[in-house]
Formats: sequence, C-alpha cells, structure tokens
Amino acid sequence: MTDLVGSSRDVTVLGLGAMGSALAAALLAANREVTVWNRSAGRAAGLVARGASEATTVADAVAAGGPVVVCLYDYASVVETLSPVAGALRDRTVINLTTTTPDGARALAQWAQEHEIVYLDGAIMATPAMLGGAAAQSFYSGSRRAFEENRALLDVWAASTYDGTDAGMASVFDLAMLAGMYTMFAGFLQGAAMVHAAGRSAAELAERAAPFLAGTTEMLATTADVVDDAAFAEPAQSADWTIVGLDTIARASRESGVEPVPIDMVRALVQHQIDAGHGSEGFERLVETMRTSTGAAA
Ligand code: FVH
Repeated sequence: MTDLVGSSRDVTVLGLGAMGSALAAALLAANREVTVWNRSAGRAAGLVARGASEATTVADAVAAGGPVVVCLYDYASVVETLSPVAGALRDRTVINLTTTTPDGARALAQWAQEHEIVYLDGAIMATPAMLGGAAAQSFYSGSRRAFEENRALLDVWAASTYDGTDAGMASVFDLAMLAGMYTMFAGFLQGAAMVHAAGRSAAELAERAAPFLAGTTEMLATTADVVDDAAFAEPAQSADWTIVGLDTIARASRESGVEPVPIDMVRALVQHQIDAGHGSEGFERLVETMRTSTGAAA
C-alpha cells in the first residue's frame, strides 16, 4: 500500500461540486495538504487560494498521492472518472462519498477488488454547511483497514461510523434516512401551501413545526421497537383511528385548494392495511405493506 497513513497530510479530492468543495475546504482548514481535480475548469480557484494544489487531469490528481476522495454526481460519473486510472490506483485507497445505491457501492467495491484498489464507501449525512458541525454524521462500509487508517481524516468532516465490510451498508442507511427526510419535507410543503392559502407565511409554520417535529422524532425509537418485534397487535395508534385523522387533513387541504398528495400517499397505505383486515393493528404495520415490490402484502 503506497498511501501514507495515520500521520499523512496528503489527500486527493476528485469532484468540486458543492459537497466536494466543502470537503476539500474542511481538509484545508484542518491543515491537510490537498490536491483537487474537477471535470470542468474554474471551480478550484477558491481552494487553491487557501492552499490546495489543482491537478488538471485525474491521473495527475491520483499521482499526487494519499487517499483519493471521490465526490461526484452519481454512480456513472464515478465509473467514468475512475476507470481510466484503475492501474494507477492499484494498492491505493479510494474513499467514495458519491451517493449510489447499495448495489452500486457493491459493484464499485467489486471493481476495486479486481484492480487491487482498497475501497471504502461513504455516506455523508450532512449538507456542505453542516460539515464539521455537531449534527454531521457519516457512515462508511467496505475496507475496515481504510476506515481505521483514515479515521482522523474522516472525522474532520463528521462523526464517523463504520458499518462493516459489506460496501453497500453505508448506502443502505443513507438512503433509508433520506426516505424519511424527503417525505417529511414533502409533508411540510403541503402544510406550507395550506397556510399560504390561509394568508399566513411558511416561515410561521416552520417556527411552530420545527420543535413539534423534533419532539416527534423522540418516538422513532419506540416505533422501531414495534417494527423490529412485529408487535402490531396492541397499538398506541391503530390504522382505523389513523385514517380518520388523515381524512380530516386531506379534506382541509382540498378545501383550501391544495392537493394533499403526501397525505394521500400515507392514506393509501393505511387503507391497504385496513382492507387487508388489519385495521385494529398499529400504524407501524404499514411497514409490512411496503415490504413487497407489488405492495400487495396483507
Ligand atoms: N450537497 C449535499 O447537500 C449532499 C449531501 C449528502 C451527499 N451528497 C452527495 O454528494 C455527491 C456530490 O454532491 P454535490 O452537492 O457536490 O453535487 P454537485 O454540486 O452537483 O456536483 C457534482 C460534481 O460531479 C461532477 N461530475 C458530474 N458528472 C461528471 C462526470 N460524468 N465526470 C466527472 N465529474 C462529473 C461535477 O463536475 P462539473 O459539472 O463541475 O464538471 C461536480 O464536480 C452526490 O452524490 C450527492 O448525492 C451531497
């Protein structure tokens, strides 16, 4: 392995989009020596002013040494960028922070193994502005050695968790968490349209919703226990009870001229559970409906 480890200050960052630039900036702030590369010219100037070296080709960036941090658009852009330099990456460490599916991460790990590249897949659960802050966390899976040897570097960005040698596992948790985030924000946007229709601002809604929603996250752990134990029989909130509330929200939304698409999606799942004869069981049983690709589970 040619990477300098532990005390190394040399890092290469491929991709200077919003996140790649922020990752590189955080490393510079932590006194790392950083080489950067981006497909399009003109994105490195600010980083170079802060001490980064800019490489004009991927090959030059890789040749600069150290672990190669990849933060590109998607799976295809990673393959396109790394494939031509596979030989140069032999015995080197690639830390891929580009969002891919779990199977995409596994395919990249397989490709890396075939080329004798040490591969660590990562998922940064933060926006660029959150990097280095208390709420930033990141997940890694793949090479344990790469995780342990580069731990100090990874911790510059966020609190790091290692999820094992299955390279897809970090992505599993990443995308599972984003599923919750996107549906929450879609619900918030429906609510914003409703308060707008009533002549009030989304800002007012946000001010009230933030502490409320934060409080409801305290129920995630008990919800998870119900799901893990499949303990749906004695619910805190049954499907029969839930659908009445959802109908009220949907009716109010339509009365204000707002199509309640997010709530209708939840309602359809709850109705499915009721139709399957599980109306008296817990709302958490929706997880059973979602387990099948057809959505046809009882
Ligand atoms: N931004 C965020 O909040 C998040 C938070 C959590 C994780 N993500 C993931 O990080 C990856 C990069 O996201 P990003 O925000 O930096 O994305 P962009 O600003 O759009 O920059 C994309 C970079 O990818 C380069 N690129 C695109 N296609 C190719 C290609 N075929 N070959 C080489 N490079 C490519 C692009 O280069 P250019 O357009 O400037 O030439 C940018 O450097 C992403 O997976 C998020 O899901 C971010």
